[in-house]
Amino acid sequence: MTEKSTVRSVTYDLLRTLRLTTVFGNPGSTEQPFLQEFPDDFTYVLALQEASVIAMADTFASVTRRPALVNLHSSAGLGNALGNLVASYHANTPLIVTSGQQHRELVIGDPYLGNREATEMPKPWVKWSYEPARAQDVPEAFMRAYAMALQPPSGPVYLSVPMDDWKVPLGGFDRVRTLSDRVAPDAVRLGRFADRISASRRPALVFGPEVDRSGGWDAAIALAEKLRAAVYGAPLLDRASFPEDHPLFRGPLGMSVKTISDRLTGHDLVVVIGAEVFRYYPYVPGDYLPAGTELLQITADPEVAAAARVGDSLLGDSLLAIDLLLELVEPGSARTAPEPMARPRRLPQAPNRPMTPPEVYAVLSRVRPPDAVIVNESTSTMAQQIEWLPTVRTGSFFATASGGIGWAVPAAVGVALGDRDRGVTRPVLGLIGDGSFQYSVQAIWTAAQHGLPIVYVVMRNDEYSILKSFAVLEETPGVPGLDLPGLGIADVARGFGCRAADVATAEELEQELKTALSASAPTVIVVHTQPQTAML
Ligand SMILES: Cc1ncc(C[n+]2csc(CCOP(=O)(O)OP(=O)(O)O)c2C)c(N)n1
Ligand SMILES: [Mg+2]
Repeated sequence: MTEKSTVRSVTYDLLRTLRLTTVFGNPGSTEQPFLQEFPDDFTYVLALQEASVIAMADTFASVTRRPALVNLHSSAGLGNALGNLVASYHANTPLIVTSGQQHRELVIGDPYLGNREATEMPKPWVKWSYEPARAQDVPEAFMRAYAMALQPPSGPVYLSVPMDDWKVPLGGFDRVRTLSDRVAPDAVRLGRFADRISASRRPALVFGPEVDRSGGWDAAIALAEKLRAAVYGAPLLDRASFPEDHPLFRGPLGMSVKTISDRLTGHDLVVVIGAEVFRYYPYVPGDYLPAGTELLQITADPEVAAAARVGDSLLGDSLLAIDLLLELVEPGSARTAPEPMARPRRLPQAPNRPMTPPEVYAVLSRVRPPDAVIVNESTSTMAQQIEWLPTVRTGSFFATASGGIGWAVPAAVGVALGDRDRGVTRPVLGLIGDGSFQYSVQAIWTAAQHGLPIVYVVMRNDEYSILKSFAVLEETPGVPGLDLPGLGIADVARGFGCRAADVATAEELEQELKTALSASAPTVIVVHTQPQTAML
């Protein structure tokens, strides 16, 4: 017996064609007409709060390199999701976020669960926002949403679908289209950039998140080596795009106008590929560039190009641009190779109790399998992570692109689900601060339900440590709300169905990490650590 053809069945056929068969969601009554008779070849990934839904879908899309589909509950669900949607927007993650709207018959009277001004609500953190004018437009709205999400600059889009639309009879949708996800740079302008790069005495390369996202990891290495150029990591990056143990890698650029400018002193040319110029925070005044330094930027995002504070920009996909530059630039064999990044890796003579973050990272660096993915939200120890745990492979470092915490715990789940979807097995390590762990903590339930052996290492310093460093920088003593006593993190983790352990020494940590890495369920290892003064 064939099902009656409706907006719902036609839309599911389209979603199948577009390979959008995993739905990340948290349902409500306005979504049930969409979810009814959920097809066997689709997977519903339930997260228990919408901030978790978004971050899981985000990294799932990144890892599978396909748009991902999200279904949330009307305005309340969308509201909970918004914080992490900001991260997806800045990370250029192609997400199709949908939610149910009240019945068309009732909408005019501002009904219960109605989503007032539904298409305005997620702005400006979506590229496109739409509610179909007619039920029969729903499939085409999904087609357009897919196109908008995928095309550069890729990013999240939003669709609000009235709940009565799904049952409306509809014959079919036969206008499935394909679209491009890359735009090549203008060849003439790229040629001029190449000439300026070839003429540089001491070029610096800054590779940003777009490079890894475009599949440009190997091309970036080839370009750096051909030019014999110093490579810096873009500020506050959400993905690493260059091996952080490479001899040409000089470390992160810094984050403020002043630190970045100081760091670039001595380079006559800075070439920023796939990043903002720059993702600044905090504000420490200085020159945007040192005297005598010029800057070139290549990005796929016109907004990012327009917002750059200095330099000349060129629009284009990072991988395509780097591949073309590789053919055009002169080899830099006459240049003196830059000094590699200093890695003092100093440990105390006698072990500390509580442990210091470097002692924690020393253990992690011994135990980490080379193919492990790091999802980092240990806000005060980012510098220690690069020193001790450099990212050495493509697609293996993720962090929030917006600065909003409560992203990494669910993002680790999305990485593991994405790897499973594409048939890859890699250990996933979530390095999380005790404060950051709380925002989307229920994501670990999804990890447990799906049997994802994620290893969370939670550094419990009983405070929002980085905010104490900010209080010094901002000269704002006496700020309330920075201490976090009395959190029973391991108990909470067990309550969500995870393995959990509290550890106090390097030996215990090493032992627990090894056990967790061979487990078939998620583990939360809580390490009591000393606060770390952050370099801002
Ligand atoms: C959603 C959200 N709320 C608040 C903040 C402000 N914030 C930035 S870092 C931070 C503290 C993080 O503390 P923790 O995870 O314990 O890391 P630590 O600094 O102690 O290493 C807070 C509250 C934020 N970035 N995002
Ligand atoms: Mg903390």
